[in-house]
Amino acid sequence: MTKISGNDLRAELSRRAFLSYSVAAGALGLFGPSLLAKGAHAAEANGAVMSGSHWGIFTAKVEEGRATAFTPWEKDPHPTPMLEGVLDSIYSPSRIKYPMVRREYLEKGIEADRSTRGNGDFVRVSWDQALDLIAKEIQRVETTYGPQAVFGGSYGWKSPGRLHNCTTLLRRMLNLAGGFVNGTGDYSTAAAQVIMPHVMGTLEVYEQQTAWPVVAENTELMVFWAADPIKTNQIGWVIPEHGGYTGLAALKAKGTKVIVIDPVRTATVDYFDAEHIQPKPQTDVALMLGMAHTLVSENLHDTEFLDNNTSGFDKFLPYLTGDADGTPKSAEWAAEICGVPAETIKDLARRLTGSRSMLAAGWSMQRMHHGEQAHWMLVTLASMIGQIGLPGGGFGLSYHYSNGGTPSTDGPALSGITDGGAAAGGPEWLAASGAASIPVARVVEMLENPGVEFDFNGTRSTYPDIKLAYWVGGNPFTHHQDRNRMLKAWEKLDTFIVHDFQWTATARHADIILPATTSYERNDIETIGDYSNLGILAMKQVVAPLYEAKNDYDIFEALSDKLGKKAAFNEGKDEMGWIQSFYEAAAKQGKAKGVEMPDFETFWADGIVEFPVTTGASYVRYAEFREDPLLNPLGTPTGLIEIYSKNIEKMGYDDCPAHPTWMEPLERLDGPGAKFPLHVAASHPFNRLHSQLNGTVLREGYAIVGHEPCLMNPEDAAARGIADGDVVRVYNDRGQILTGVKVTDAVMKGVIQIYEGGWYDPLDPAEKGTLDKYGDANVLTADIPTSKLGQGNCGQTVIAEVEKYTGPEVTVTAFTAPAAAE
Ligand code: PGD
Ligand code: PGD
Ligand code: 6MO
Repeated sequence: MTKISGNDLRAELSRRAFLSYSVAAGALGLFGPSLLAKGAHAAEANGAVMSGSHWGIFTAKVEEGRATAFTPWEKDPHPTPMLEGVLDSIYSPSRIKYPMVRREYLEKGIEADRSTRGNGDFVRVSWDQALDLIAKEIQRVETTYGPQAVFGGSYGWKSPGRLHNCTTLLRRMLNLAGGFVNGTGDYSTAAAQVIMPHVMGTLEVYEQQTAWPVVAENTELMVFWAADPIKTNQIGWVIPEHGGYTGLAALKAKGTKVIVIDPVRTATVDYFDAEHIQPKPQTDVALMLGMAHTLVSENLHDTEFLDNNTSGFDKFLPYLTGDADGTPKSAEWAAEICGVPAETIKDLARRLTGSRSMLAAGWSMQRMHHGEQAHWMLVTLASMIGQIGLPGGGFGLSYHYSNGGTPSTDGPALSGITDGGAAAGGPEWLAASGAASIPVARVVEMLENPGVEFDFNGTRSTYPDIKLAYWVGGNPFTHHQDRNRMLKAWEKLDTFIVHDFQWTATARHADIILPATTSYERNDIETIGDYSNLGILAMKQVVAPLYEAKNDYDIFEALSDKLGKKAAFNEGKDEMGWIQSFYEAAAKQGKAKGVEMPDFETFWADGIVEFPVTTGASYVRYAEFREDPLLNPLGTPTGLIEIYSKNIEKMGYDDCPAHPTWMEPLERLDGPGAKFPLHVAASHPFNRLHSQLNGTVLREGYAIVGHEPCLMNPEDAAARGIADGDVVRVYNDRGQILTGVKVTDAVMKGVIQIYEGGWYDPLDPAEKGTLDKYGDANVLTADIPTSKLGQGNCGQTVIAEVEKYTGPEVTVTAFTAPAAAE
């Protein structure tokens, strides 16, 4: 039934990347003891325990049952300073200690006033009482309305670990309960992951890149386009090995020319002392078109590559030259839109063809209105340059994410707990109304429009009528756009259930909230390195569960029990039984590939197993396709790179034409009819993973007068009488937030930067549009789809105004538990 969700997709793709990536492990199954690093032993009152997280491998020092220090793995080439916050997340004041129920919900059930969600009036209940309430509510909704009334799409960056994978565990329980509505895709790359299969025949975004050693040796001009790998590679979907930093260091040591195209002077610009081009946000497609036009005007485009390896350039060309619509997409035309001088645009185009060049793009430029066009145009530009498939040439969409490009080992893939598959689904399920799955970022639109049809990538479905939403391992009250619209839509729900370990805004808006353990309070197993598959880590329990926290696995097992499905849920295994089964399946697969692994007991005692690298270090993406596109076709209808897509043409969407096209977004800096003068770059935070760790000691290092920072250009600040360290109100028609200003020329004029992930902290939770006291950028962003094709989120489509805050003093309360929860 359930289409694959964003989280599962990411895991599945990194798994597939290892499998499809052709490794001739064969004779090189040599795997000596030297590859086995020493780990630590299980949790104890005093000692050292090796474990891992989204931030890397570490050894925890435990004193009298309390973790007192996390020290990075000695082989980590670039440990993140965020580790201090990771440790603090166990003990931070925002920890959820007990099961809690919203007072009104406890008294009145689904008749409770929904507009008072978020007011902090909770009552502590026993575990049994909470689980009973939940089991009964699931049964009520499943029986009365069917699975199409239960939303289990629960998107988010749950912790690594193949067993305690809370989003999958939720779906496993809900499948046993009768089924649910899932979410398709993710917030990271929704537009790219839908358009790229039409263009390249594959998702690109979660796939291995030409390996860093090849790039370091061959690339002469590296362009980081809307990508800040020094920032974003700190974290991984699994446990990062931080190999991307080794690649970046090699590039730097070689003295390779680096250009960064970004409105903000980023850590990557500083690291390489890079040439920095600052386009106006949301205008990259115009910039790329201007470069493409230059290539054609100066006859620099690679007609041989375009003829042999692409399809539809002839249909795109009249648009580029203006023959089709009377507007040549010249460098001068582009300069008007993107603000980069025409000469710079032309010069960049010439330099890209004149040297071995790699366009390494990040993802923010597809997280905006018409975001599908950005990567499609990037691929078109790379095709015109003609270096795709050459060592160190072409384009890459994942050098900045989870350390893409780190050489893949020959190791086996590690499996994990599954959602148990199709308890419900198929035609009958669909006939009973509702979509099996919605594009994940359309959740608010779904709540607002039950029974209304929507488009997605050539299909048409109907929004289901949701009564119950269950969220684990995600924080929609920071990750979703247009908070005030969302708050209103949420009132549609009879019941909202959340597990988390900290009092996020999402937890505060729940009717029933259960305290989950952190990864450091349970045992698990995980892959090291999303793309490298460097090895497998025993994620050992560091400390005993705090307060009344329970593992999500145990919570869902108990709920399954109440639903009469315990045996189907646990399949007769306990925590270590599952972990061992995943390891042994990998060992079996490893053996078939010629990679010997120690037995489970040895592995668990050692804590880690690493795999050998053979051909992975010389991998060149698309080399075979370049060489012979007939023998090695892409998975597109033509087997070629599709610069024109007949499939997309057939869909006939007004917001996604059949070739890359510049289209005005809903709003942009200096755009037609722009109502506000500043663009808000709501990018990913340097010192957090979205909202994670905002509740920890790390905040003291970056908050300004207790608020989320807002970077502002000196000219913009002066024009508004704003000084460094001032508290300002940032507002537009969608909402208002307080932030603390840092005046800096790191942001271009007209752009302010407020990272996503700041915890939403409403001054008056009962009032829609109320002031957010801490600084959640998504109070300001637009909740519109990228297009009917991708239906992705537009977290980067936002303009606003800033003024010095002169209202009454406010107290930020987001980071402490509601009073009754202490
Ligand atoms: P996180 O803050 O990581 O954000 O959105 P996401 O919801 O993933 O939230 C994860 C939550 O899971 C945290 O509250 C954490 O405590 C909880 N958690 C972790 N481990 C466990 C566990 O084991 N059990 C339970 N029960 N809970 C757990 C991220 C999303 O935001 C993403 S991926 C992107 S790319 C988007 N980016 C932007 C953007 O660039 N700009 C804007 N404006 N908005 C965005 N939103 C999106
Ligand atoms: P962003 O920070 O949103 O990261 O990776 P992604 O590449 O999407 O954007 C990267 C750069 O794009 C920023 O420097 C920003 O200034 C720039 N930018 C913004 N708008 C524009 C534009 O219109 N044009 C151009 N040229 N540049 C623009 C996100 C990836 O990072 C994802 S999806 C996740 S879930 C992870 N999140 C985090 C995280 O929260 N924190 C850290 N430290 N690391 C992460 N890594 C992952
Ligand atoms: Mo993401």
